Amino acid sequence: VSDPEVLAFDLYGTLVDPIGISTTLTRLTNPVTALELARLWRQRQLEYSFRVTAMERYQDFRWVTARALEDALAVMAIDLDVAAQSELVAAYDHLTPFPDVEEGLTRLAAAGHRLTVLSNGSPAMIANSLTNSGLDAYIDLQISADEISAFKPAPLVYLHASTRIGRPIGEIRMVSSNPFDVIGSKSAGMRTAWVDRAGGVFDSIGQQPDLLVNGLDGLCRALDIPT
Ligand code: 2OP
Repeated sequence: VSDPEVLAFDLYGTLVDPIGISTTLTRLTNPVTALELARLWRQRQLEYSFRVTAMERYQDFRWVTARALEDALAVMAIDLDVAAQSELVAAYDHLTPFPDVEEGLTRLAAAGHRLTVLSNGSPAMIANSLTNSGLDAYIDLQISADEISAFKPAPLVYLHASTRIGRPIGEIRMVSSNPFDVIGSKSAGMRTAWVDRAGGVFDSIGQQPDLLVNGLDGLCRALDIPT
């Protein structure tokens, strides 16, 4: 068993599944279009978070999520009134955890690792998501990028996490499925684990992840936690 670590988990895409919202979107359209809309919404959400950070025009992640939905609907020519759009944004607080997450967090906590969340989500979004999914029981600290009004992968966000956790940045491992988050945290000085849930391609800029795993079960194996 390896020494206990401080693990900072990304939320969306790593612990809970934002693309799973497509089942809610089947209210509006057929399953294939709903999946396309879910993916476009997520892609726009990330793009908008990068843009407002680069522009130094911070708005919180719920605002970014709402604007991204508006944009994705317009691109796909789906007409939806404001009230229905708000309901969809509210559904972001009820995303489902990936199947390996609960057991993985249980085993990581039992092995003595400290489990935190570092997310671009606003504090309320993070708290709601963790409470509604029951994952809050495993997480001892919730850190939001909102606390410094900039989104990952800005280095200040990772430095802020180090301050909140009270440990040098090099002693914290960012665990994320999002390549931008893995290269960003590494660039700021963290250790990293890329949770490659989709069998995807890693970014071609930045350093390779320190650990490459396919889920939290894989992370447990990489950290030598016995089954
Ligand atoms: C996060 O949870 C947006 O997935 C990203 O910070």
